[in-house]
Amino acid sequence: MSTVSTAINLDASTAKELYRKMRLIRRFEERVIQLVNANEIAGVTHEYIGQEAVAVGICSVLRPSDVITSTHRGHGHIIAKGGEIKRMMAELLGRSTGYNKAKGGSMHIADLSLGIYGANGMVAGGVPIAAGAAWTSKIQKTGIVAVPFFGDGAANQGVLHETMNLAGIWKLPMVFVCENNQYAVSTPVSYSTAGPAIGMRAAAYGFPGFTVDGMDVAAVREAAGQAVERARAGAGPTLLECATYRLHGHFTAERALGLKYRDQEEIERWWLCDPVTGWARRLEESEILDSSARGDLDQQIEKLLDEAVEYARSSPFPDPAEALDDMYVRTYPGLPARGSAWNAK
Ligand SMILES: Cc1ncc(C[n+]2csc(CCOP(=O)(O)OP(=O)(O)O)c2C)c(N)n1
Ligand SMILES: [Mg+2]
Repeated sequence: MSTVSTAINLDASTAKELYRKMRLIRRFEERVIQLVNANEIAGVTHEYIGQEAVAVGICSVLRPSDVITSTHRGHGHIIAKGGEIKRMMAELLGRSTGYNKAKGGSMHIADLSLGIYGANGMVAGGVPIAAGAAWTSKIQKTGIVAVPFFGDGAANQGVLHETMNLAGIWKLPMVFVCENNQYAVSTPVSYSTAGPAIGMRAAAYGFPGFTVDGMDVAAVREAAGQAVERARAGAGPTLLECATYRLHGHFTAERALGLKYRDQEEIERWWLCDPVTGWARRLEESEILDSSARGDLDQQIEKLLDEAVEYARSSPFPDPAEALDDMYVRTYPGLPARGSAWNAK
C-alpha cells in the first residue's frame, strides 16, 4: 500500500465532491458510534470507517438509475449513492420517519427510488439481487448497471460463485465490488481464502477481474469508470477487488468484547493510509482545497448531521398497532385484508 501522493487527474469540483462524500460517511459513522454508546441506537452497527474510498469511488461513476446492493456494513454505500441522511438517522434511532419506519434498522436500509436495493444482513445475500436487477436491465434494455458490494468473507460464499457464473454466461451489466478489508469478523483473509487474489477469481467465469487500491478514491473511481462503461456497452461484468481495511472493529460491540485478533501495530500502519485524510492532503497539495475551505466544508457536514440527529430525536416512535404493516405481501388472492386476520383471535 502506497502513501505517496500523485497528481490529481480530475476536475476540481469532482475532486472536492469525493472528499465531501467521504468525510460525510466518516462523520456519520463517528456520530453513530456515539449514539450507540449512549444507548440512543439499540443493538450494534458495523462501521464503514476506513472503507470510504470504495463506496465513494464506485458510486461517483454511477447514474441515479443504476442499482447497488449493500451489506451489513452498508451506511457508506447508501450515503455514497445519495441516501437521505435524515431518514437513515431516524431509522437507526428507531423512529417512524426512518427509511423502514424503524422495522429494519441499520442492516436493511433501502431506497428503491435511488437504486439502493437494500443493505443486507445475509453475507453475500445482496449479490444475486443485483444480478436480478442486471437481468431486468438487459431484457428491458434500460442501460442500468447493477453493482453488488460484498466483503472478503462473502467472496467464499457459494451464492457469489453461482451468481458470477450466471453473470458470465449471460454477460450481465454488473460490476462485482469485493471490499477486501482483510477480515471476516476475526478471521484474516490469509487464513480463509485460497488462491493468489480474489480479483483473479473472475477469470474462472470468463470476465475480467482486478485488484485496486481501495484506500485511494481516485484509483477506485478510475477502475470503476472502465468497468461500468464496459457493462453499459453490453460487454458483460467485471470484478473489482478493492484492497482496504476496517479501521475500527467488526461492529460497535467489539470494543466491549475486547477481542485480540489483530495487533495495534497493524491497525496503526493502516491508519497511515486513511482514505479521507489522505485525499484531503492531496487536494491541498494540488491547490484544489486549502485547509480553510476544507474547514468550511467540514462545518457544513456537521450541520447536516446535527439536523439529521435532531430530526430523528424529534420524530415519533412507531405506533405498535402498525407493527405488522408492510411486513407481508397482501396482494395474492385469498390473503385477508390488511389488519383483519392478524388481529382476529
Ligand atoms: C450467510 C451468513 N453467514 C454468516 C453470517 C455472520 N456474519 C456476519 S458478518 C460476517 C463476516 C463477513 O465478512 P466480510 O464478508 O468480509 O464483510 P466485513 O464484515 O468484513 O465487511 C459474518 C460471518 C451472516 N450474517 N450471514
Ligand atoms: Mg471483510
